[in-house]
Amino acid sequence: MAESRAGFVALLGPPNVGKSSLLNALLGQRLAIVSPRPQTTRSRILGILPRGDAQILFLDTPGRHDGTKTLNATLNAIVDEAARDCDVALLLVDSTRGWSGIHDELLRALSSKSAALVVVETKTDLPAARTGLPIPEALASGVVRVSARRKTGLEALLDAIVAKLPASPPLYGEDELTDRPVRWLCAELIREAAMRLLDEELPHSIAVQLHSYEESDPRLVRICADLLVERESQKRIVVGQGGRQIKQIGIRAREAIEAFIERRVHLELFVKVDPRWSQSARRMAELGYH
Ligand SMILES: Nc1nc2c(ncn2[C@@H]2O[C@H](COP(=O)(O)OP(=O)(O)OP(=O)(O)O)[C@@H](O)[C@H]2O)c(=O)[nH]1
Ligand SMILES: [Mg+2]
Repeated sequence: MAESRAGFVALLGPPNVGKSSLLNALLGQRLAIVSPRPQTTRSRILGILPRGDAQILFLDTPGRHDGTKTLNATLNAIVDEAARDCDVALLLVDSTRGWSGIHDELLRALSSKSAALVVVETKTDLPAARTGLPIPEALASGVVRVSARRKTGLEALLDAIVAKLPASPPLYGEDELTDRPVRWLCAELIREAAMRLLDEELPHSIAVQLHSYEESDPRLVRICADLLVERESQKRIVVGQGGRQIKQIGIRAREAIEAFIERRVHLELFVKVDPRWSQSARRMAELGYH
């Protein structure tokens, strides 16, 4: 019998390289939210994939980036922790943008650890970068090219990962997909709908707090949540003229949650001003961004 393997595999890279999209493609499940805006992911998300005698424990992480706000520092701390804890590090490079200083930084953070490294080029369905730096020669030979959109390169990537996992019995139950509760995933789907419908800097000022998740009625789940923004002026934009914008966000979020939990949903959304949420580490922890 083959030896069983298990271990943590961190998805690391700059914002927007496609970490969450790759996680979802590998799992065949929409676990992490995805948006065209950088800094979509705000916490470490565990996704569990059984493969033969191996159990792969993926850790999606926020994009590593510069910045001094508390939100940025918190996100970078999450990245560093995942880099420290993983057995295998996947370093993602967007094939349309190439290598950057953030990759060098992540390599430095990983160099003192014992994690095995796999460099992954993402979005290979798109035309390759004409600008941007090439992947350093020392790493270029082992690069795995994937497209989360077309689902190509995924088997090769999984083979490369399993070969580097340590020998270990499974670390989680056979039916487990994640360590995140359904309520948290629903709050994320609401945030995804808001991020996709709102422009400019607003998505980064939004947080979602679920107040109730009521399933006593067998025909439908009742969810009540607050959309938090940091300023009155942002609240006006999120609500929109005659409440039009918040209504659109609510419709999209409800549809996404219904598809996810496979039940009918009644969703009530309120917009609230919470001026300090992105400046307070404690508040962010309460919101599940830790
Ligand atoms: N064409 C194409 N687009 C992709 C692919 N993977 C991701 N994208 C797009 O790239 C954008 C960012 O994807 P995400 O998965 O949210 O990226 P991320 O690295 O998790 O971003 P952060 O959480 O903000 O750090 C989205 O618009 C995705 O649809 C791919 O394989 N092909
Ligand atoms: Mg992400």
